[in-house]
Amino acid sequence: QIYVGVDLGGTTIKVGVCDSEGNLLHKYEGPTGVEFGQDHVIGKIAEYARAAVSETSYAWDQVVGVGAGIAGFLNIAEGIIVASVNLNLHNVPIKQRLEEMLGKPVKIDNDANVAALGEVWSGAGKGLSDVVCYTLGTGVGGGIVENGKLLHGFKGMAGEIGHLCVVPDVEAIQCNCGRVGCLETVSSATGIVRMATNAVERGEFTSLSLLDKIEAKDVFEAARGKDEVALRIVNRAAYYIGRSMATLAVITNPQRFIIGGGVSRAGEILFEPIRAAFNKYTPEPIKDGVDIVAATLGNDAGIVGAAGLNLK
Ligand code: BMX
Ligand code: ZN
Repeated sequence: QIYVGVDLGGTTIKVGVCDSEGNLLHKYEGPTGVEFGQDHVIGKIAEYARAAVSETSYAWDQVVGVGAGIAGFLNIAEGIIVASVNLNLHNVPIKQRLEEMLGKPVKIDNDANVAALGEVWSGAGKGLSDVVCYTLGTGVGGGIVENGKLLHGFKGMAGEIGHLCVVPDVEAIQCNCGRVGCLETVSSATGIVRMATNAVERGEFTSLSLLDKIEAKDVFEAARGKDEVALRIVNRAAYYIGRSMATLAVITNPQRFIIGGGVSRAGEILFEPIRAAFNKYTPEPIKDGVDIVAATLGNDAGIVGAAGLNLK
């Protein structure tokens, strides 16, 4: 028996075929083609899922189910993409469409939720039952695992950590979700690059230059080189992450925070100020025994976790 996991990204659809222990047996990927519309995207998911399995020694009959991780606000019970800005998909009954095309049970969940599931199944949270995962990428995604299960809430939109409102109004800027002050406006790669670009444009003295298109990793590198402006930006991004963790610790009392996504590769320069803010704002008994670690599945967390959606 095998499990198929799909990571539906803005540019690429990745497919993973897993066994029941969460071992990734095979990977397959192809372009999403967002510009060709929703029918095209759904058709490609089905096509790549079948192609992935056909490249293994298993038959399609042995597939237990197909899971898909999707960035955006989803109605999980009904299997509907309510709003996914970067995929340009709104009110799409994707579960039903895929089940018709694939003849298998299909489950969808938020991209960061499935990444959390992947890390708990076979990554940095293996064997733990209470974990909060952050994915720091284009946005800030979140997944909360309580008692071994993802927290979903009313429609399945629980754990959208990137939209915790943390920045005071006077400093807040607009978020993609339409509100202001969300965590992802400061702590995502996009937020970090925006802060750096603004600092350079304001003429602040820094080793960063607009000539080389600034990326988040450039800001971290400059910070490691003791660039004051870059350090201030990294510390600000980290401060809000750590402080949001304190809030989540009070609500969910997790054993571990796992940080994944491209930005997490920055390492200690980011993790140290995150831990400092977390320690400062979390009550002693709640933070006792809690650690903050990097994800270990990397880019595969999404496909592995999505495959796990159909585990019993
Ligand atoms: C945004 C939101 C989340 C997502 C997170 C991480 C959209 C399209 N996405 O907060 O649902 O989990 O970004 O996404 O509304 P990533 O693209 O950075 O991985
Ligand atoms: Zn927001």
